Amino acid sequence: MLAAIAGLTACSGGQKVQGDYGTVPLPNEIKKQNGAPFILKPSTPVLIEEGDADMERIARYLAGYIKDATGKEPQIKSGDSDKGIRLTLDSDIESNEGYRLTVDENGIEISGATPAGVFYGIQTLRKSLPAKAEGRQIELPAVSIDDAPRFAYRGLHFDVSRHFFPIDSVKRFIDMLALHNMNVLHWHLTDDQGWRIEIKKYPELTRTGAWRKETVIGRNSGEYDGKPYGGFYTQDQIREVIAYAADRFVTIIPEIDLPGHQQAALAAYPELGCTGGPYEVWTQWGVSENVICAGNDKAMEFLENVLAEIIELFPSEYIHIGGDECPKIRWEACPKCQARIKEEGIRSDRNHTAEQYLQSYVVARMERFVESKGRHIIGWDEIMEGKLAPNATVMSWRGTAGGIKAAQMRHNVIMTPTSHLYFDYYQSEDREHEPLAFDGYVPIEKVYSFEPTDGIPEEFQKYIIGVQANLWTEYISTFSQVEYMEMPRISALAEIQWRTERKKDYNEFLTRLYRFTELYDRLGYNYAKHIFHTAAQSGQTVTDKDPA
Ligand code: TNX
Repeated sequence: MLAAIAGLTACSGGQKVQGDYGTVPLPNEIKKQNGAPFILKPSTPVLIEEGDADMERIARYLAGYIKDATGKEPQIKSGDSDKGIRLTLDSDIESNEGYRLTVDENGIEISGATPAGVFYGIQTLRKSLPAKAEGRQIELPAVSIDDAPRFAYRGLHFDVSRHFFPIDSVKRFIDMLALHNMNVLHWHLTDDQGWRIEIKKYPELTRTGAWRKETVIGRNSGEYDGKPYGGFYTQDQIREVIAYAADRFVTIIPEIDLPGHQQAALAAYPELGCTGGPYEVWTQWGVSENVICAGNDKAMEFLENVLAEIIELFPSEYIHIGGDECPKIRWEACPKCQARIKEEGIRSDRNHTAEQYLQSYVVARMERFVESKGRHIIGWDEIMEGKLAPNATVMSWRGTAGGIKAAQMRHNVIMTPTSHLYFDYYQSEDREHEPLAFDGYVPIEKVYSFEPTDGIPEEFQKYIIGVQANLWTEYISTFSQVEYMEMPRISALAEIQWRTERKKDYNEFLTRLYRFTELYDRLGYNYAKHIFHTAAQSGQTVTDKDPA
């Protein structure tokens, strides 16, 4: 930090400002080199091989980032002779998202095994530049950085059902992912309070299911705001967002939450529920008892037809089918569900009720369908209640126990426990000065302390394919508040996802984070400022930012 500030101010009278490789996430291997630094000037070009369209596209990001920092957009050129920032592919680099970044007085080279690797190298360079270097030359110390992510799945989840966010906001969300080296947007598109994606075969899903007549005020206060609310994405918009994400090496994993959290769909097609309705798109928060009827073949077909359109739209290897919080009360009283239990020879045992096994039946049936299309399912850890579908990836949210167990059963796991990674929870204990949030407390220091493979015997650790934080939006109605809840906690998440060996020195991380927030400032993000507050209390003088 001190070095960074000194770098920014010492030369303020002159032309040069200093870069700093202490970014977020910190690259895994940074070797300082002897020798003179590289001086990045307005005339420094970005160099690519002639006719490499992929690289040219990525080079344009870098040119844009440099322009944002310095005010001057570098040229993109091909040719060997120039001094500049060279982008190349290098098949010797092992990790397909890994990169090497070398700097000496003659130039900068970023190479990756794939364009994705080069992209992450560019992100590191971008974050190493001073956030504000308008009209200045930038001095970049000689260095050799070798870097690759720890986890292949680096996700962030976004609930657009409880509150709806237009595609421009989703794109800004994706920019935020890229800035933190993340590569998965888990897009929670349907829930009791609103169906948000056009499905051609079932037009009522968005005609009816995307709109609620009003919304409860606060935490199910019993009072309502009286304002109709809703929105949805057309399939064309969905395609546009998928392409925008792919350009930034972000895969979108869509979630159709089933067989629970389906009241909005039931409002559109009441015949798919056990009682036949009528149902309304839910106007309050919580877990609705109105779920898809597991005994009705039409309802199973409905789910498959929806998934078929989803698979058609989204190229992702994984399709998230939810599976969480499905109350069984309707199934217990439903003749069709009871008949299905008989037909399938489902029996309760010491561990589970027949209705819990009926839920496994639905999940397994959907898994078969998704696998028949060459994709795999992800489900919340409730899919382990009963019988776990054979190839399912488990998303462990109710703590890590489900994930630990699933890994030992040799199932892939994504860790996203409420205890550390629920960003809809409060980030400060001073609730009076915080916007209303879900009743939980996850400060950034806690996020940073999370270790995804704790409690897992070594031979099973490889089944932990990734880590994710979740943003449920019951109490988040504006995108500015989305940013506030994500940032800067997302920075701590990025460290968990990317760093192979973390010393877990929280203060060292904070030092880098303080500097990183200068980029947040320049990009205009509404991030939470509690970290400055804490620093001020402990007597450190860090910046001139107002404590929140
Ligand atoms: C649990 S996490 C849910 C969501 C809520 C969230 C609030 C999960 C699979 N289900 O439906 O929005 O808690 O934190």
